Amino acid sequence: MNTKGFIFDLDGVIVDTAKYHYLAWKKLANHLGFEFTETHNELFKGVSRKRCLEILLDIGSVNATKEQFDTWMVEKNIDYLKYIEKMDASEILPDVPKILEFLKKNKLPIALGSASKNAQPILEKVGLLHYFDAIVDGNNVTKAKPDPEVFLLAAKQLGVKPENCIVFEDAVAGIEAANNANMTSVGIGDAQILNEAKFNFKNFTKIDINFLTRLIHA
Ligand code: B16
Ligand code: MG
Repeated sequence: MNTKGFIFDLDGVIVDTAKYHYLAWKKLANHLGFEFTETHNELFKGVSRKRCLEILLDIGSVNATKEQFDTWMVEKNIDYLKYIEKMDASEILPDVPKILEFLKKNKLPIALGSASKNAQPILEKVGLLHYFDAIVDGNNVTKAKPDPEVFLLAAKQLGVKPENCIVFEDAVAGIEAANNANMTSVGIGDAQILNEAKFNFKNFTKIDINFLTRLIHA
């Protein structure tokens, strides 16, 4: 049996920060004179901040100079961080600590693989940082999901071969990235949307210890 490594996405898997991204993007869109809906926000899940702003400006048909673009990126993040500041353990998605605790007890390496540049402060705020042996996020990668870079780097930092890594993801691009990395992809959310995943669960309450044990011993 080879040692397995477990890689978690952040937004939509560990915490639901999409609602805060939404409020911050909506504020910017309204400031620029157009509406930004929750349906639009779906397009932003798992997508880098820069790419989100490009999509947002397309939605509003707004042309920006390089200087305006950079200013709006900063402004959006300042607003987003005001919400993050207030986060605590009550925002952790159901059964995530139970799964992390089980993996830790079994001495299995755990990494974060997220597009967010705010991943570390968020994990600190909700009190989960100590579970992670490696954090790979938007600050460490040059290529966005579905490129496998984020997960390959996480595997490297854990010292586990990619084919022995299991990735939990809520975004289509994230599942593709895990598959492209030759890892076992586990979709968290809508199985029809995440139909490229090897396994699907609505959320962590649906994952039992037997399933994890089978993965560990595969
Ligand atoms: P930041 P994930 C992603 O997190 C979010 O889903 C996405 O909406 C966001 O734009 C991206 O992080 C970048 O976040 O602005 O904090 O750098 O799902 O990859 O954990
Ligand atoms: Mg996500």
